Amino acid sequence: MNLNQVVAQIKTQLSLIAIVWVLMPFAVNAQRAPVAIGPVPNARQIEWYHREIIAFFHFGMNTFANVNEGDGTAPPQLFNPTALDCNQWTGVLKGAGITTAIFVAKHADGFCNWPTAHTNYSVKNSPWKNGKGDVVKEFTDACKAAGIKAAIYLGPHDRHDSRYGTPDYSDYYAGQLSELLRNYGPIWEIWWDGAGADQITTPFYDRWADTVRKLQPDCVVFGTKNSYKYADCRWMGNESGLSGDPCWSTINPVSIREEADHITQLNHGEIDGSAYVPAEVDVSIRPSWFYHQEEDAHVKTVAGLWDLYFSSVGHNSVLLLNFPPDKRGLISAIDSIRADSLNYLIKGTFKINLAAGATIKSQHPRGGIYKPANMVDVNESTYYATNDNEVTDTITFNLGKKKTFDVLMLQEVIGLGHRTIGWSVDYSTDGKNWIAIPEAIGKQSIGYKWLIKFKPLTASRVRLRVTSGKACLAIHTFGIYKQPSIKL
Ligand code: OTN
Repeated sequence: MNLNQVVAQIKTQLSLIAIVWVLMPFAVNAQRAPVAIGPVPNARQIEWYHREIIAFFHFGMNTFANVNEGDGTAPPQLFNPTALDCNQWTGVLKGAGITTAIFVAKHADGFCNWPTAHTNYSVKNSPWKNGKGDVVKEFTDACKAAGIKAAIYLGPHDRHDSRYGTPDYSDYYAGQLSELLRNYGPIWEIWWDGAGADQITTPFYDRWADTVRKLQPDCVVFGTKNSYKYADCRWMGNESGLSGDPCWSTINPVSIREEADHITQLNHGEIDGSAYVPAEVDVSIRPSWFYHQEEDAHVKTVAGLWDLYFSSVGHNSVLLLNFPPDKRGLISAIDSIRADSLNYLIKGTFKINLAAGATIKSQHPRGGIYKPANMVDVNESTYYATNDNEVTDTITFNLGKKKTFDVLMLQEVIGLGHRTIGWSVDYSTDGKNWIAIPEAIGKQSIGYKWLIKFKPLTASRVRLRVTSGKACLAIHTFGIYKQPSIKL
C-alpha cells in the first residue's frame, strides 16, 4: 500500500466515524423513551382513569323523606326499603359495563346506612330488618360477588350531629371512617363532598387522610375545598356532566381549595398547573341525586347519555354517573335500560378502529419501538413518539380505501404528562386536497382520552396535525369509528 492509498483509507475510516458520530444520537434517541414533562399521575390515578365510568348510588333517609337535602330531623322509623337488593344494583352495572361503584354511606342529613357505633341516627334504629340491617355490607358484598370495585361517600357535612365543625366531630368522623375502611374489604375510593363542608378545615382532613392511607393505602381520594392536598381527582365545577374543552389533568391546588373563585379552572384544569388532579364528573341520570317518583319521566335519554359520555370521558375525565335506588331499594327499569343502551353504543362504536391497518407516514418519527403503527394497534403499552426536539408533527393515515366515520379518539401516554397542547384533524379523498373536520380544529388537550363526534364523513385519508407541544409527542391512540346506526 503506497502513501496515497494509506491516506485514502484513513479518510474513509474518518468519514465512517463522522457518519456514526452524527447518527448516533438519533439511534440512541430511538431506543430511549421520551422523558416525562410536568406533573404526572400516581399509580392510583392511572388505575382510576382506566375505569372510565363509575356508578354513584344516592340512597338513604332522603329517599324516604322524598327530599335531596334533608335537615337531619327525619325519624329513623321512616327508613324502610321493602325489597332492597344490592345484587340488582350490581346487575344493572354489569349490563352497563360499569366496573366501579360509590355508595353514599352518610349524606349531609347525617343518617347512617350502616349500624355505626358512633351515633344512634342509623339503620339500627329503623324498622328495616328490625334494626339488624347494614346497607354498606349488602353493597360491598354485592360488589365483591360481581367483581365490582366498591367505594364510599362519607359526607363531611352533617346537619344531624351537634358536634359538626367542632374538634369532637373530627373524632366522630374519624371513628366512622375507620369502621368503613376496616370492616368492609377493599374500598376503592373515598368521596369528600365539598357541599356545605366549609367548616371542615384542613387539619380535619390531615387526620382523616392519615386514616385513609393507613387503612386503605390504594384508596383514591375525591378531594374538594380544604381536602385539596389529598385530592387524587377533583370536582370539575358543575353537576351537569360538562367537563371543559380543553380539560387539563393539571391544576393549581389553590383552585381546588378556593373553588368558588376558580370554577373555570376546575372545569378546564390549568395547562401549567403544579399538581396532577384530573376531573371526576359527578352527574345524575335523573334531575335529582335521590330518587323521586315524579322524575321517572325525566331520566336522561340515550342520546343525552351519549353526549354526556363525550363531554366527560371524551374530555379527559372520568364519568361518575348516579343511579338513585327507589323506596323499594331497587334501581328502576328505565334507568337500567338507558344505561344498557349507553353501553351498547360505547361497545358498538369503539369495537373497530377504522384506521387500523392504515399506511401511516409522519414527519418526525423517533424510530425504534415508537412506531406510528402503535397508534392504531390494541396494545396497551405501545405508543408513537417523535424525536426529543420535535414537538409538532403531521401524521397521515392512508386508509387504503374510502371509509365512513363519525367519531374520533386520541389518547396520550398519561404517565409522561400533558405533552401535546395544540392539534387538528383533517380528511381527504385524494391525498392532495385536505378538509378540516370542523369539530376537530384548534383542539388543545388530549390526556387519557379525547373524543369528538360529528356528522358521518367519508374519506380515504385522515391527517393529525400536532401544531403545538410542551415536549415531543407520545401518542397512544389515534382512532376513527362509526357509531352503530340506531335511532337515538
Ligand atoms: O349548592 N351546592 O352545594 C351545589 C350546587 C350545585 C353544584 C354543586 C354544589 S356543591 C359542590 O358539589 C360538588 C360535587 O358536585 C363538590 O363537592 C363541591 O366541592 C361542592 O361545593
